[in-house]
Amino acid sequence: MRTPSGTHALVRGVPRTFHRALRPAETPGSIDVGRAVEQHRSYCDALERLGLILLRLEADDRYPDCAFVEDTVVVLDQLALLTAPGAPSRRGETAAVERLLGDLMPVRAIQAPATLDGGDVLVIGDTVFVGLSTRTNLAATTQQLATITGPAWRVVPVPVHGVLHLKSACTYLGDDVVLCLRNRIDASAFGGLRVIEVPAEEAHAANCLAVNGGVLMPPSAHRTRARIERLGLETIELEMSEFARAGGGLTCCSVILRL
Ligand code: CIR
Repeated sequence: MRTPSGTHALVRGVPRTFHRALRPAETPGSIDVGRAVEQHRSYCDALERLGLILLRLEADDRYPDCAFVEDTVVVLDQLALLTAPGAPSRRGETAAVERLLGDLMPVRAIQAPATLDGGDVLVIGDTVFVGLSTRTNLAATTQQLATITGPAWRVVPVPVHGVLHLKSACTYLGDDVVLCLRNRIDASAFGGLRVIEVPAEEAHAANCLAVNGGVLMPPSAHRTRARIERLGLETIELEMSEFARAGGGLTCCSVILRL
């Protein structure tokens, strides 16, 4: 089967302040910034091995979470939609992304009082699924996203429970197949698509990055890995423990583009 494809990946470096990144309440252990830098390097290498050309943004120490670049922009075909991050400490992260992408494509922006994190946006074909999480509100989906994207796109809000973002609980693998952690989102939103379940004990594997024939995923998720490989896809395990301590998964450190 075919995964989504891309030519380029936007990535942003790990700031020296990464140990102060926002963290889910119950996450144990402290963040090791040196280890995060190494893990980020391996992540970038893996993206390059999948044929992606990296567009690299410098880290900005004023924004401890800036390596989670996925949350700052959603790219729909050739339109860059700057988000309005739900966490006040992250709002300044979009400016550098706007400068870089503004040279490549038209840019629009979600405006307050709407809030939207890119981690809540899952695009499948012409449908934009938007997670209603603690970071993303209904104003973003119904009033703004739908207006900006126009009639060519269908915007579908999806309630999210107990995880940070919609994509913390699901991944689009391609060819109408979605990997899904059922108890966190209502999978009926994906009616018409084939849903592959992530076992509850492997919840951390619900967020994978499927691109250019490969699926980047966390280690120690053997059952999920077997289910993905049964589809004929190649899996690539990557340790991103320091990013997971800050609530991130495999998609959160990049934005895949087709230029
Ligand atoms: C945050 O709480 O905003 C960051 N510490 C983690 C963001 C992870 N983003 C993502 O998975 N898209």
